[in-house]
Amino acid sequence: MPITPTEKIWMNGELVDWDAAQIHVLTHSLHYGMGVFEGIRAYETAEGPAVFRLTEHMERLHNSARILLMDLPYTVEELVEATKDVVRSSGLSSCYIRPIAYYGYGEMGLNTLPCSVDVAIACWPWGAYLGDDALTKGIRLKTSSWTRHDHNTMPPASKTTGNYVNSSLAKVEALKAGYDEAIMLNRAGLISECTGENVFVARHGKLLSPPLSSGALEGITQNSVMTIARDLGYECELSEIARSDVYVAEEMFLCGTAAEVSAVNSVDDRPIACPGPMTTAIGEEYHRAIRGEVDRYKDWVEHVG
Ligand code: PPE
Repeated sequence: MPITPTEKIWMNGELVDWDAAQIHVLTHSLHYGMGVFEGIRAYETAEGPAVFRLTEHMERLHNSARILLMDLPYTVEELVEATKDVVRSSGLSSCYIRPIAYYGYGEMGLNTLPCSVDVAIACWPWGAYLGDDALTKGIRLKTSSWTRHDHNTMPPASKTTGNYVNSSLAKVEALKAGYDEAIMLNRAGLISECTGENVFVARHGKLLSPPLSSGALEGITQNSVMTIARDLGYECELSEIARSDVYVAEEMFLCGTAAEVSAVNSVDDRPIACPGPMTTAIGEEYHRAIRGEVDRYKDWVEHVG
């Protein structure tokens, strides 16, 4: 999806012009995939632009770095303020935000311990990730031939840039085969997640979503959806899901910051009723929550000021 430039990018403590936010070709992380990043969205609310669960995204960035033994030179609070500065400088009322921390220029070789850590935060306008109709018409999934990497290879709990080689291989394979998105199985053959979204499946009236132990990222949207689902009176839990659970699902949806709540209408050509009633109710409540329209979720909405 194309990027539309905005005014400024925050780099190592200052706002620089969009075009000046450049790095050297020998930047360490470009060679070895050892960067950590986040995907965050800001939405227009009645009190101006607000970033959805910003602090939790920055906490996850810190945890991703911790798993790699990477020392981030900025605290969660500093990164929260930097993000607000970038969004404010863009003048946008809603946008996608991409923080990234990476090993910089100056060292080469696999020992990351002597490397400097650089941090940047950019934002730009970004539309619906899986298409404008994703909540109503749903998308078509295909089980990937690529296995999800696991805890002792590329820890899925860390949102590491290099982990996305696995996701991109699966995404392109699915697109080339005429599907919208890939569903990824772990080494045990259980569902982990999609290439950039967590998965929810309804079985026997209950919503299930694979946990971190199945190879899924601990999604912030997954967490928001579970809270919303329970508040709406649905039973919902993290649970292992087998491939065949999906084929006989009563309803199914994906969720993530970029994808928001996107219904699924088939997996491997087995149709799923779409959009299911729980999917619609949760998707609509999520859309109200991100815009600060639901009192009990007001804490999720962090105003840019
Ligand atoms: N799993 C993966 C692999 C993943 O990349 C994401 C986010 C999620 C689950 C959902 O996490 P959360 O956003 O906290 O609910 N994917 C981000 C990047 C997408 C991209 O194309 O880049 C996102 O949604 O921003």
